[in-house]
Amino acid sequence: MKNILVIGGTGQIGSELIMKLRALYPQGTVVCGYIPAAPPKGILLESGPAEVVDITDPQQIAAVVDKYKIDTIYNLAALLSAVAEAKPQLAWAIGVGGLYNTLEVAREKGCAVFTPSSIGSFGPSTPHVKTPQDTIQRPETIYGVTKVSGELLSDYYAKRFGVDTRSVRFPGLISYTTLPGGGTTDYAVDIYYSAVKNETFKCPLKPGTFMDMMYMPDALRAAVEIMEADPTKLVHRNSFNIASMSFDPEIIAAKIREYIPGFKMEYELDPLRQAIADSWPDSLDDTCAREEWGWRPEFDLDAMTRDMITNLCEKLQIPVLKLEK
Ligand code: AKB
Repeated sequence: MKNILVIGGTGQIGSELIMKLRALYPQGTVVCGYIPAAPPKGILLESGPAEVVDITDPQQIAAVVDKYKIDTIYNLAALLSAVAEAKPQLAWAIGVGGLYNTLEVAREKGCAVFTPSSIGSFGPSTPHVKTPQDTIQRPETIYGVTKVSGELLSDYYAKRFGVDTRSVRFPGLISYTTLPGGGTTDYAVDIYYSAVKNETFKCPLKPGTFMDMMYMPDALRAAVEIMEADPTKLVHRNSFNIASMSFDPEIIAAKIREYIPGFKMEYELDPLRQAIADSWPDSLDDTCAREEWGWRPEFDLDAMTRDMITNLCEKLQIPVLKLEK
């Protein structure tokens, strides 16, 4: 990877991935592709080039690929699961139409492509505990339908046209830099904001709702490592299960209380998010990622909680809490 285009560059993953890629590949160019409604700001804007790239417009993708001699595209444009249910046509246009545009540009111009899939690519008939790498994928959300379609289309382009497509199935991602917005797993980010602000958290999911989650530094490392992996070792491509922790609202709340004993949580259920979460796995089996490209998570719930609280206090200018138990 030398010259990289990140489409969806100002979103939750993109805004942090771009900074990581710019640090990792100082000799190359990492272009932040954004839509006018979400322009880059601050360090993201100042540290490298940014171009308008609407994934539904193949000419815009091709023009930026030509201009910067792009060899790798990170396609991070998507509507998250809950918001996608409100706008299924747009979710398909971005998730599948946009991926098709990206793959066609990649085929013509010889780029590698990373497109994340998700735990949302599974559905109610999937085994829910330690979900295997290769198993039933019959999601009942439009988000999941776009993710399974994306996995298949990406594998097709690899086999049929030799496009170097690779991917991981992200769990819920937790970070303090950019808010996710519109996902089913967002509560696991919002809960930390409420905790450090000393507000009562209104949890949209009921106790016992287990889902896989991951701290952003691990997710970013996975996105880089899969693209750097030795292709001869890859049996799978689109997409690898990756995992680091699985918890329900009670477990994360209890962990936060170890550091913020007065933290309060109440339940105010969101039926849409609850139904989506109930259809997703409780935990994934990531053996294939571990064996084929050496995937290893570094953050568990405790390490993530300490880091989230410390960094959110700093970001929100709240006196940094003492984190000794
Ligand atoms: C969502 O909740 O929609 C996403 C995901 C798990 O893909 N965070």
